[in-house]
Amino acid sequence: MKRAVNILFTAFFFLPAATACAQGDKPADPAATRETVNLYRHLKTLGEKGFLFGHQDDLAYGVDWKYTEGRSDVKEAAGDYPAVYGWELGGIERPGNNQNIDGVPFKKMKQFIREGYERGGVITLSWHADSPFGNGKNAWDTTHGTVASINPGGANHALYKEWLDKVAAFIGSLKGSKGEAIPVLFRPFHEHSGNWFWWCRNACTVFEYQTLWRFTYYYLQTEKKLHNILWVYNTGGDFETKEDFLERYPGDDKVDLLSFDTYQYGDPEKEKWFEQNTNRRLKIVGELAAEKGKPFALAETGYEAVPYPEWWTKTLMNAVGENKICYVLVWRNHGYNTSMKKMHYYAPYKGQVSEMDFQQFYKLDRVMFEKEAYNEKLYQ
Ligand code: BMA
Repeated sequence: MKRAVNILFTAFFFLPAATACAQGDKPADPAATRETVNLYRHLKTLGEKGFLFGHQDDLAYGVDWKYTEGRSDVKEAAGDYPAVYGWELGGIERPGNNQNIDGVPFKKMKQFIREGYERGGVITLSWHADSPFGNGKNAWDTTHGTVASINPGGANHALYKEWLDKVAAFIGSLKGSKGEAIPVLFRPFHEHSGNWFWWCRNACTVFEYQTLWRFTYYYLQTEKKLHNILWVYNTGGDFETKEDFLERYPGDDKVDLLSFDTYQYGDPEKEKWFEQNTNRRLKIVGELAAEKGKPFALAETGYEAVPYPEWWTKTLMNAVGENKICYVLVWRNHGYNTSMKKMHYYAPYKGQVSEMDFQQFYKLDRVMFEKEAYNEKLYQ
């Protein structure tokens, strides 16, 4: 009996709604809060004007500092805070844990989220969740069957619901000064077309992935009654067609933004593959976004330690080209990484070799940092 119920349940959440179609100015969640609906509406049209610049963990630490009130490598290099703040939930699922996998305490993260939001910025959350199989297995464990084990009917389903309770408690606790829920762009199970996480293409079937997404949506939206989430679908930078990009798409009724992640390697002065491939893929996603009436973004990118002094105005701007993305986010400024034995950062800091170019990038009409985001009144 239990099995039959689970099968029915799975089928229900797997099937994309028959009515899935362009939903006008409304996000997927029909009960989304006013601020969430407003943000979505702005993100949809923002691309006509330009795109927001984002940085992961911006307010928490920089290349050579940690937790210093008001500091931001981006601000110190460009004179303004980023317009999008990325934060990482990985580790929230660990019992009794109070900091994420990169050492950021969740309590501080909440304060940073509120600060960024109050200044008119946009908040996005990623989640490098551990493997539910435990034994120290983390997000990068690609044991086949992991996703099946947390889906309805799976041995770890109850555990997964406990994890989602923690995620829900965190997202539900994010409040602005008037007590309103702070909208977040939630980007779970990202880069799923790759082969490095337990939710990736090599470790689960299309059905399992879509069921996981749809259950997660159902649980946070319906059971936990969270209505401040915009759902970000995200692949790696490895698709060549619309069909490829949509292979694991869980349905228009469960997704708000389309996005992918891609990073620069090699020497951008000699090889143009990064900007050409990124530009071509953004065009594919842009066409889909227009068909579906949804905004799209370059959710993660960067050139580690930015050794090319003109990466911002040349490489990144060429990569974006004419594509009407609503934001681009570069990854975190960790500084020297002892296990990797190299510098691990993606935004310039004061004195960094690409600082001057970053200032030119800041001045470009199409590029928006926080002051411009504030003027856009994204939540009104
Ligand atoms: C990766 C690296 C890791 C980090 C992870 C989650 O790209 O930056 O060091 O733990 O993202 O933030």
